[in-house]
Amino acid sequence: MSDRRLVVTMNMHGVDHETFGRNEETRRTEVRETILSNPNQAMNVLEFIHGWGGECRLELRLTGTLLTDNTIRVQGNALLFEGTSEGTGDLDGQRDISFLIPKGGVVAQHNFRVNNDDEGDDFADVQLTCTNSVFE
Ligand SMILES: [Ca+2]
Ligand SMILES: [Ca+2]
Ligand SMILES: [Ca+2]
Repeated sequence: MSDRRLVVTMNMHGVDHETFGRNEETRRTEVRETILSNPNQAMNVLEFIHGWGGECRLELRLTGTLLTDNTIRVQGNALLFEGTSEGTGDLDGQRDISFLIPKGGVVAQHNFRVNNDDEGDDFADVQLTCTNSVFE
């Protein structure tokens, strides 16, 4: 086993749908690097909370677990809130996330959309681009 460097690049595009007037959109990019040393131990690798449009908020939390064959499993969830403010507790959509990143610096991409399943046409598209390379 060797220490592994996990680099997660997150790009998100959020749309706050408006019945009257233009939709309100946002785009954000975050890059996080985590060194994973202990197999089978989940580490926090990304926490991203972002509100936009006066009504919407995306919360994304990911952990990374180094497996004994040096691949990394990324797991977590994405929550889309929509209500009377960006701080609303009204959870309207969610997605569970789980994917593997092979060793060797290969780029692993995982894309998904979180829809407002309850009340509207709001959504957030998230693109995760990850690499898993030897840390030395
Ligand atoms: Ca709206
Ligand atoms: Ca709005
Ligand atoms: Ca709502």
